[in-house]
Amino acid sequence: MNIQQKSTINLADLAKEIVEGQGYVLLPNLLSPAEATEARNIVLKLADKERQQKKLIVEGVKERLYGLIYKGEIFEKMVQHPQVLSVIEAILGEDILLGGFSAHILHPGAQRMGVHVDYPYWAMSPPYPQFPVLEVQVIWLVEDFTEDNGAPLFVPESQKLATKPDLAQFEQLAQKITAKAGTAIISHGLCWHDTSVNSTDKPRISILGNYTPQYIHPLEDNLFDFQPQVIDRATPKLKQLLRHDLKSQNKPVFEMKFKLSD
Ligand SMILES: O=C(O)CCC(=O)C(=O)O
Repeated sequence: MNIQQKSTINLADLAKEIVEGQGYVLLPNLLSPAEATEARNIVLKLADKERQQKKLIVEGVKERLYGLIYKGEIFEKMVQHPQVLSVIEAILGEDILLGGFSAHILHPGAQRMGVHVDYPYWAMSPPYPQFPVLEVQVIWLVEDFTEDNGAPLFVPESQKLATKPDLAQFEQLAQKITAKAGTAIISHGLCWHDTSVNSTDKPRISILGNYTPQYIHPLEDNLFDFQPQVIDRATPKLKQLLRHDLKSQNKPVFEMKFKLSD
């Protein structure tokens, strides 16, 4: 469902589309063109620096840049974007955690990443539990994703199968998701997906958010490249996402909000 296709859209519809419908939704125009360009430029600049420092995770012509929330205010804004979080919270509940927030660079010539479901599902043995939902992924487009620059491929409704992807079925059923810079693709972690080939002469960059319930161990180290000033100015929501507000040196257990029964 492209949000532009409907005039009246509500959170429940979006959450339903992700859980019971095609498995993903597109929210366009969440970043202005200037903000998308700013995020893209910061990633490219940092990647150059971290490549030299051998800090970048490099796999051929694909690269991943971690610790993004500490590397630009635009990323602090994106990781807690209210519209995105509202959709995620409608699925996972309010006690969510950040499992990761990183950039994925597909340089010219990058081949497909490989068909997968997202963490924590890929760390589990299939068949996967359909409920509760254990992860929602956000793919931020910081440039237009086109037919030929590595746009993601998704198999609609595959989250309902709750299985490891079947590669033959994937090739038959996958659809390429093209959209404009500033769009966020919000998807169910069980929805089969891949990246496509970047056959252009420019890098294609996505910013990837992984959101989980509190009982899932984060995929990434949220303290990687930690900058104290980011935590000093962090909103309560960002602190919650980083589990910062739950940490204490003088309390024996994390303060999780939960109800004993309904
Ligand atoms: O960069 C993308 O378009 C998607 C990458 C992805 O699905 C992943 O890293 O799990």
